[in-house]
Amino acid sequence: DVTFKINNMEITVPEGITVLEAARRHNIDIPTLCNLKDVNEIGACRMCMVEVAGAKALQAACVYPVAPGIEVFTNTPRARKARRVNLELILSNHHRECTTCIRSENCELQSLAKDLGISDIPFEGEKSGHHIDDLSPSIVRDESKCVLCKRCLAICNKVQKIGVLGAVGRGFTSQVQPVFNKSIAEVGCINCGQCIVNCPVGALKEKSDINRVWDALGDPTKTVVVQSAPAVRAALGEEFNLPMGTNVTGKLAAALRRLNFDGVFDTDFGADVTIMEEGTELINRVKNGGVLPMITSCSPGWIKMIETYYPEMIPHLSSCKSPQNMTGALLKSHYAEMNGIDPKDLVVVSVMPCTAKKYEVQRDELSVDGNQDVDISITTRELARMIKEARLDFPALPDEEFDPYYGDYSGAAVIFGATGGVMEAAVRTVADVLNDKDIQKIDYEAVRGVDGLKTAEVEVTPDLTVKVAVASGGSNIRKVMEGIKNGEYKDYHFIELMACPGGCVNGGGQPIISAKRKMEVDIRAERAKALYSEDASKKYRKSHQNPSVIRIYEEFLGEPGGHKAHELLHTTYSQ
Ligand code: HC0
Repeated sequence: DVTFKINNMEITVPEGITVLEAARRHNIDIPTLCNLKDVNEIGACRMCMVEVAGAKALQAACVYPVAPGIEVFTNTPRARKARRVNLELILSNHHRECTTCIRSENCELQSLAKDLGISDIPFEGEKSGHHIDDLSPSIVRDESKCVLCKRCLAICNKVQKIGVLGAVGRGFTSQVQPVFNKSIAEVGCINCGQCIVNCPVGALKEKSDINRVWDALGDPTKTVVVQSAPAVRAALGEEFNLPMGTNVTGKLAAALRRLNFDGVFDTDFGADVTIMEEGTELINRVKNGGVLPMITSCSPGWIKMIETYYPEMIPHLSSCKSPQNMTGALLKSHYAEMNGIDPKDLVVVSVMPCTAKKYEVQRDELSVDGNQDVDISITTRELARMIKEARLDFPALPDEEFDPYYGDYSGAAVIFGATGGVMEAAVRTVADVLNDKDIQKIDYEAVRGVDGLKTAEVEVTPDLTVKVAVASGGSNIRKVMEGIKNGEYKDYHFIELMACPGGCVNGGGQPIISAKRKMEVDIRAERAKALYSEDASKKYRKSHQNPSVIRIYEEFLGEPGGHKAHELLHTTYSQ
């Protein structure tokens, strides 16, 4: 431990941390814009300037390590003045359209300007960034709002290990840009949106599809149905000031109904169907010498990653479409038929915690007879905006159910939204099927939790111990890919990979939490709790026990893995 003085108060903190972190641990806040704990600690924004006794120049607290006996002052006239000037300089080069900015009231720059009492900007003049890149189906970059904090770059390079952003130019011409100043759509971006949820301002946002949804809802010739992903219910409440980790399933269904969707369904239904298909595929591969380990195929960021960076590994992918697309394909076929709707007049909207789902829905592979499985995908944040625009008092809404059949789901489906959830759901079903009984011990703790890479061995029958791995976040995915190549996973059966760290609960379409708050709470764990508690509360906790899943196989699909299922629910990706 290290003991030193901060604002004349003696504190003891662990060795190796920065002054910024030490201060926060003792409830002394030092402002910062660029700091992202463990990811971006580069002293770029100069907002965290403090005085250190004996040092002539002010020091950046986010990169200044604690040392025994030092004396730090965080609130001196000199430190305050430096912060103000630095903030005024940042603001002078910032496109300050605060009233119409998507990040209004959730902008770290705006709240700093308010906290530091900035009332006018003395340095008005030419601004450096003008370009808006909106060619990607998922992500829009607006250089005029970039504050050069490099948080996006650090997340993309270090955490996701995709590395499509770089810093170019110097001084006034400095920019953060995709390589070769191309559009983000033209480089190897996987559309995960982790840059967006880590941007302090409005320089990065999702491509909005809200107006397309409003237009569809207003079109009397269309039947418009909606499906909502597992992880949305774990975070949507945050947009309405409900405590993090509040499960809002009932209010979510109520809100969607009041937005006038003709059917209010749940992607979780498709998640249960996915388990039927993926479980069958796994059992077949194990029994018949298919390619192992089999890898999940539901995270579209991961799919883009394997196609772009590991095309030779594609045979490992499950042929299953994602639950989003399974749900869509079944709505466009079975549901349309059941309700006498021409599939061309049926609009399927999905609400996802994900920006890559916007890319997924437009893929050619994910359609049946030229009709896309899902027409429009919006993020959790976009749904929150629609709810606000419709003036619904979300916290006051009653708890309602999703519509029957396509809104029925098991506990296994709910946990899809957290890393390890798909694996646990699959093991629950595979174990029951292979043992031909209703196994009671179904909480597979070994695959739970926010660790980026987990492995486990599960004895599913006396003759078969399944070896599984679960990874989330690009850097962990890369470790697994390299491991498969060098034989580390050769006796593994099944691997779950999700592009976002922690899985969908921490997806790029989820509510944006400030870097400061993320230092205090692990948002992945808090949101995951909301899913595991819903799972525990469900009557059916295994996908194959969902009565509506049993019914759709009986009345429409036939056998899991059968002809019709293959036609609608499976796909192939080209190398
Ligand atoms: Fe996910 Fe999904 S669990 S990818 O994270 O499998 O986005 O929530 O909807 O499709 O179900 C996201 C979340 C989904 C899909 C499901 C899977």
